[in-house]
Amino acid sequence: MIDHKITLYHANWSFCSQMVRVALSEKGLVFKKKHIKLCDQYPEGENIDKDFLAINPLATVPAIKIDKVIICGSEEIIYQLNKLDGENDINLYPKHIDINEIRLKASDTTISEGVKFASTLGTIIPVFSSPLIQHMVKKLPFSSILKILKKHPRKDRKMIFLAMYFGNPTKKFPNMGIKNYVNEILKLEKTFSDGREFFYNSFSHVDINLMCVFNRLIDVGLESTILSNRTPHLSRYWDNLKLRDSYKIGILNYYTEKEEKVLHEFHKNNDSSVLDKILKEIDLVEVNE
Ligand SMILES: N[C@@H](CCC(=O)N[C@@H](CS)C(=O)NCC(=O)O)C(=O)O
Repeated sequence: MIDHKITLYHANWSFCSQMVRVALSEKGLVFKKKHIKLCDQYPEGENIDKDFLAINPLATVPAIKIDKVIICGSEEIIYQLNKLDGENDINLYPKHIDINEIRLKASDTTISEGVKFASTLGTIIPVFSSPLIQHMVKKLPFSSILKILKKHPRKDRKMIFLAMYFGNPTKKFPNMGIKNYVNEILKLEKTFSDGREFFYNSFSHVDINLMCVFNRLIDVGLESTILSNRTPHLSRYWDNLKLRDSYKIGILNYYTEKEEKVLHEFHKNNDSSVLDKILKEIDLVEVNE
């Protein structure tokens, strides 16, 4: 077994960092980690500092250094990690499935670059989480907003964070994702109706991403959309995912007091209109089928 030196650049609550931490745990790989305080949650905004931009010029986590090679983006990182030998004998790309198909499905369930927001399950999640992100952005000191304005290398993200600070752009954002979301979860329900345990029967990269997708639904108060009697197979699948040790090790263990406090405050004022709309849309699709 070759001993690789792995350093993960991540953030506790970042959806794509969760994916990579789960993959590291599933593989049983030993790694060092550096927590990056993201500019939408922490006044420090370390992801837009010179030091981190030298690692990922796009200012996003996760990024990973394997020996001397830096890799950015959760899909590619997990693909490369799977090639390494860890303590656990697991292949996250089951042999009976075309690797390109798995990679495509993995891309569709994470925040892929260049993909229109709300067009895939992975890009629906940031749209649903946007009110939570706005809640955090509004708490930042003005000096942090100025730092974002000056230093964030991505115009799209800079503009959205500024709009969140000064206005309420996320009031309507989640609506953009409702139809596609319902479509996607009903497709998944069909897939799992044959009783399979995981997406390709054996645990894969796609299951890691779906674990993170479903976990984020809890954060934003939408978990019940996969727990209703309309999606019994999906609920069972989600139960299977929660039983993995990697769920606790890669996701739950990174909820600190800070995240819990934000969630508590967010849910005190959060309205449930998106949840109601999703549940109505599920009924509508069922009726029309
Ligand atoms: N395509 C990237 C997306 C990464 C991404 O958007 N990360 C978010 C956290 S989940 C981030 O770093 N946001 C900070 C920012 O945009 O300023 C991946 O798959 O890793």
